[in-house]
Amino acid sequence: MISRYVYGQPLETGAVVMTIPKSSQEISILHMQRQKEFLTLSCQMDDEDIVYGLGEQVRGINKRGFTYISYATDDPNHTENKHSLYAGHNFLILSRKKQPSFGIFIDYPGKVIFNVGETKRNELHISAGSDCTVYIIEGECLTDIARQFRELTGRSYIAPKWAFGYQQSRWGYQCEDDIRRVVDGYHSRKIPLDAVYLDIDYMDHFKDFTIDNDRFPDFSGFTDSMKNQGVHLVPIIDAGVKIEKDYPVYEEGVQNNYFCKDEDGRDFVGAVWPGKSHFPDFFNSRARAWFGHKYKWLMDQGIEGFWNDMNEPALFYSEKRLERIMDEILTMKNENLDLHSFYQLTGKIDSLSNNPDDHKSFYHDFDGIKVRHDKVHNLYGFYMTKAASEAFDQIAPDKRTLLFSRSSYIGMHRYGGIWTGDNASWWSHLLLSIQQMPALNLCGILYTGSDIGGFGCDATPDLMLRWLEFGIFTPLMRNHAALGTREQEVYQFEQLEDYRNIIRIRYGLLPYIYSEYMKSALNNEMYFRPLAFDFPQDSHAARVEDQLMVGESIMIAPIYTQNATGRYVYLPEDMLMVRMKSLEDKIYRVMQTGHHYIDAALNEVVFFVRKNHMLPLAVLNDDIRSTADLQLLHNVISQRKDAQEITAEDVMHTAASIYEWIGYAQDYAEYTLYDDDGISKNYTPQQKWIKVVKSKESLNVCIS
Ligand code: MIG
Repeated sequence: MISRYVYGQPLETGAVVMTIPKSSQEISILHMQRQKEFLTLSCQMDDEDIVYGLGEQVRGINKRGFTYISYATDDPNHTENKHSLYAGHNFLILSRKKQPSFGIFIDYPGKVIFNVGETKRNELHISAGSDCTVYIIEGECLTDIARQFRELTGRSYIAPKWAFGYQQSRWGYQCEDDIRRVVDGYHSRKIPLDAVYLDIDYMDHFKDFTIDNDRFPDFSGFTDSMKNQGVHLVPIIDAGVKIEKDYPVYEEGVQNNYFCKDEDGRDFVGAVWPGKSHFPDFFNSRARAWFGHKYKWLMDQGIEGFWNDMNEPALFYSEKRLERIMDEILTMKNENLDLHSFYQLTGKIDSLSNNPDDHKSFYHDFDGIKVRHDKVHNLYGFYMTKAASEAFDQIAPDKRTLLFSRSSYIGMHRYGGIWTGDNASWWSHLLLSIQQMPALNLCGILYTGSDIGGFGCDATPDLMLRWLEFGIFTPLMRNHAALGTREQEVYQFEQLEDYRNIIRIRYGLLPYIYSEYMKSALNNEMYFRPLAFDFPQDSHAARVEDQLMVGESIMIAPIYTQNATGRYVYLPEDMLMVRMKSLEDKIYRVMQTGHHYIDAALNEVVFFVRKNHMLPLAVLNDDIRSTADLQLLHNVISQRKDAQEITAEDVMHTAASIYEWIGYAQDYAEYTLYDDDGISKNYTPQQKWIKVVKSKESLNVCIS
C-alpha cells in the first residue's frame, strides 16, 4: 500500500508515474515536524532493524550509523567521511523485526539529510524542504515494498544487448589511431569487446556536438568501420555549453533563452571544461527538446550510445565568484601570510568549485515557474538525461539507444542508467561498488556499474582481475580510467590469459545476465539484491554486507581484499559452488547451508547456484569478438529457415540444447529464459519468454 502525504506546495518533479490520492490522514508511522523552511520526519529504530537504500552513496548495504546528504556533487574523492555523491536517491526501506517494515520516499529535489542513527544510534531523522511530497510504502516483505516503489516510479530503462558486452574507456584516447590501437589490442588477443568510449578528447575544444576534425577526419566512416568489427563508439556529452561566438549550440541557446539565468535575467556564466559556459535549462521542455535533438547529429554519424557527464552540474567556478575572489586575493599580494591568512588564501581558492552559494545565484524556467537552482539541484542530471531520452524516442523510436548519466534523481531510471563516477583504484572502492549495486537497484537503476579497475590512481594487476571477477556480473561492464593514470586496458597486464578468460566468462554468462536484466526491468524486480530480500527469515543473511543475489539463480561472494586467496562465505541454503578459471575449466561442489571458507585463486571466478535453480551458459568459439558473434538463442532461431513457424516447444528444445545448463536439483530445475533481438522495443510477445525445464539427470550436477 502506498500513501502520499503532501506538505506545502511541492513542485512536480517527475519522479513518479502513478497517481496516488493525497492521504487525508496525518502521517503516523513517523513523527513529523514542519517548520517554516524544513520538514523533519523521525522514528525510532530497534537494534535489529536494518536500513536499505539511498542508491548511490558511500558506506555499506545497511545504511545505519551515518548521515547521508542528497545533494549532488562531483567530488571525486569517495571516502567514507563524505556525505554526498552524484545523486539524490531519497528512497530507503526500514526493515523491522518487531513491526512491519516500510519504505519511504522523499520527493524533494533540493537538499535532503538522512541521519540514520549517526547522532543517536536508534533514531532516524530525515530533513527536507518544507514543500515536499512523502510516500510511505507498506508491504508484505522487502521484495514487495521494492516492487511497489518501482510501480510508483515506472519501468527501468532497457539498454541494447551490445551494451551488456565488455566495454573499454579511458580519458585520453585522443584520435582515431588511439582507438584503433585499443580495438586491435583486444582483437589481436582474441578478447571480445563491444564498445570503446570517447571521452572529452574527441570534441573540438570541449564543445558539445562537435568533433575535432584533425583527430577524427572521417567520423562517420570511422564509426562504421568500428561497428563492422562489432565495436560501438560511445561519446560523452557534458552539461556546460561553451560561450563562443558562432558556435551554433551557444548561439541558438542564447537566442531562444534556453540557458539558465542569473538574478538579473542574464544567462548564467559558470566554467567547466571549455572555460566560461552557459548551462542548458533542462527544466524547460522547449530547451529540453532542443538539446535532446542535438544528439541527432552524432546519431546520424552512426552513434548509438551516449554518456552524460558533469550534470550535477559540476562548476569549476562561477564568473561572479571568480571575480570577487580574485580581487580578494590581490589584496593579499604583499602580505606576510601567516597560519591564518595563508589558510584563508587556500580556502578562497577551494571555495571556487561547486560552491552551494552559486546554486542560489541562478534560476530555471520550469515551464513557466521560476525556480532557484538550489531548490531543484538534484534534478538537473535527471532532466538532462530525460532530454536525450525523449529525443531518442522521436529520432529512433523503434530502437534502443544506450544512455547513462553521472547525476540522477529517483525516476531517472526510466530514461537511462548511471555509472558510479570517479572512484579510485582502491580495494575499498571495489567493495563500495559491490555495496552500491543493490541500493541502486532498489531505486530502480538497473543499468549500472562502476569504473572497473578504478578511475583515479593506478590499477594494480591483481585489483584489475578481482574487479573484473565482480564486474562480469554488472550490467554495465566498463573498464575506465582517468587521464594520467596507469594504462589499464587488460592487455597492458602480464598473464593476459587470465584476464581474457574472465572476460570470456562474461560472454558465456550473457544469456543469463541479459535474461535476468530484462526480467528485472519488465517485472519491476531487483537484479542485485541483499541476501535478506531472498531469505527474510535468516538473521545471518540479513547481516551479510559483501555477498549479493544476482538474478534468480546466482549468489556471488566477490573477493575484494588484496592478497586474499579465499574468503568466508555464508550460505543461507544448500547451494552449488561453481569455480571457473575459464569457460572450459569448471569445478562444481554442492555445499551445505552455513559458513564456509572458500578458496579462490586470483584468476578464479567463484559463484553459487541456488538449489533447484539453474542457468544457461553460452558456448563460445575461440574467436568471438562481440555479442554479435555469440550463439544466443535469438540468433540461432532467427537464422533458421523455418524461423517463422517455429513452435514454442521447439524454441525450448533449442534453448535447452544450445546452452550448457549449470545447476543442481532434487528432481528438476526450471528457468524462464528471456531473449530477443536486443535492439527493438517489443518486449512482450510470449516467444521471448521461454520456460526451460531440466531433469536432475540432465544437469551438470544433481543430488541423488
Ligand atoms: O572532471 O571527461 O566522471 O568519467 O573521464 C572530470 C573527463 C570530467 C568526469 C567523469 C569521468 C570522465 C572525466 N569527467
